[in-house]
Amino acid sequence: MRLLLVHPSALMYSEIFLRLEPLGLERVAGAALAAGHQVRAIDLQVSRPADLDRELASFRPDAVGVSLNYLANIPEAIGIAHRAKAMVPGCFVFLGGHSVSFIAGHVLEQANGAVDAVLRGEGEAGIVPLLAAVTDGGLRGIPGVVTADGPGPGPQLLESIDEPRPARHLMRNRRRYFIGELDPCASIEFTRGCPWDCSFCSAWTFYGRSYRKASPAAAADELAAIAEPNVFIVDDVAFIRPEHGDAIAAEIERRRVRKRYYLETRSDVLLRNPEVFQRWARLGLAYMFLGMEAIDAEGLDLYRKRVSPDQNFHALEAARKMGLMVAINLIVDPAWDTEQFRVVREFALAVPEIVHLTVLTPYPGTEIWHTESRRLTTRDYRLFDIQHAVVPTTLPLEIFYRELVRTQAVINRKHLGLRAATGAARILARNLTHGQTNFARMIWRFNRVYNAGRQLADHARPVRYELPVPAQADVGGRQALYLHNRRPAHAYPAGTPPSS
Ligand code: B12
Ligand code: SF4
Repeated sequence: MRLLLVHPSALMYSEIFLRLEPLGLERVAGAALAAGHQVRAIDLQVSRPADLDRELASFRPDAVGVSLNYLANIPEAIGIAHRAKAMVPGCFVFLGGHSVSFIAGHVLEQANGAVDAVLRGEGEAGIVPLLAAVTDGGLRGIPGVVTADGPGPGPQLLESIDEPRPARHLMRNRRRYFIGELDPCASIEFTRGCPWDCSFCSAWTFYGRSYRKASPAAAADELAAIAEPNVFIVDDVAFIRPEHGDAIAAEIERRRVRKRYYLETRSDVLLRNPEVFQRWARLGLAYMFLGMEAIDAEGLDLYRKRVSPDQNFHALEAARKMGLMVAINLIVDPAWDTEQFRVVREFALAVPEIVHLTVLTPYPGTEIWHTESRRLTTRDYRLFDIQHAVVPTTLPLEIFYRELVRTQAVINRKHLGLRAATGAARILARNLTHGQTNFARMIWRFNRVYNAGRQLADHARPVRYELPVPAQADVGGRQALYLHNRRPAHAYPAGTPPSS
């Protein structure tokens, strides 16, 4: 069967800092290729809609699958589905990915016949039976599949994440993937899932709070096969198990792989296992993203982060000593007043780290989707990108955005000043010599993208597709929120974060 896989375009407020390869889509492609299908892929983060039209016209796919990790991309994906049906009448159109998995039935209804099915959960296991059922029938019996007739059996977790390998070769314009100065940059996955249960996050509900590790040899083989000099490790929390991080490090040392890495982790994990991070710093780990979320204990409790402000500050010190450049995320509560923005600005200027701000957003799949008592002020998918306020703000919305952008601008100026002092010019020159312009463009685009007037105007756009109304529910033991329901042997009971 001819299968075309599509990733929608980048979200407006993330495109300036990063644009990364769609690893999930590539893994789904890998599974379909291994089963003998003809597969092509197009990523609209780095290709134009006209390229998609050309692909539809020339390849004439039997099936088109669209990746929907991000809620804000749902209207675009429905548009792609309509386009595919119009250009290739009779082709089977399906959606898959993180966000759409939580609201599959609702999106199918909204697509009004342009989408034939949603494959919920991990795509690698379901794609081959799904494609077989497209020709042979029996769609409703496939685990994870939802059609207009309703859901079939629940999705199944992969036993091992070692296979299939992502079909990286299918992605054109790979040189356009970057994160900050790591330009160009590929992605890799060492572990999947997260054993914590933060109230604002859907990573743990998606995987039913399970946690799986790639075998060190498979991870190192995959890494060695990556052509790019920089690699983003997509794991939700890197090196929860230090022996696993060490085993991969040993394998890549043996293979003499030398690259620069960017990873995400938690403060408590970094403090508990400093040696493994030090070892990776020697191997090329350059950047680390720490989801601090709040600078006070009250905020950390509210988000059920299960770390203290002290641990956060110690983790920053530890990372500095390792020579790592750290980016911190803080969640902006729409209830903030000007004083709270001022305190955050002060904090951001006082620390050498890069500070990112995201706006607290109840998503389907998160606990706060069910428990947040403030009513949504909008259900426009496009505003659910954690850069817009979707619950009432204490400040008038215009002032809220002014404060948000002002804070981001202060942080950005500090960051640019810091980078200039620590060698941005050298990095720029090196990248430009190799024809890599992503980082240079990012530096100049800030003011165009972060603009309070533009953010406010986004709320006034006509809305065609809306999120469902959240069902207020008592989430009790929280298992009711799991998308994948199998409970693997190494999942942790609620309330007990893993220790090493
Ligand atoms: C790595 C990551 C990123 C990376 C890379 C993103 C990329 N290009 O793919 C970066 C840092 C760029 C990023 C950015 C953002 N991210 Co992000 N990210 C993740 C993270 C941690 C892992 C994703 C990943 O690569 N997993 C590994 C791969 C193998 O899995 P996967 O992509 O989920 O794919 C599997 C399934 O989803 C499915 N699948 C995927 N595509 C398809 C397609 C088809 C056809 C089928 C059948 C199946 C299928 O099968 C795949 C294999 O099992 C997730 C959390 C999580 N654990 O899922 C958050 C997450 C997806 N991100 C999130 C957010 C909010 C963002 C940002 C909006 C944050 C911001 N404001 O800056 C931006 C937006 C980026 C954009 N598109 O413009 C939210 C999504 C919330 C939502 N409901 O919309 C998540 C869930 C984290 C969270 N806190 O809850 N992100
Ligand atoms: S630790 Fe990170 S990935 Fe895990 S639940 Fe919390 S925010 Fe989500």
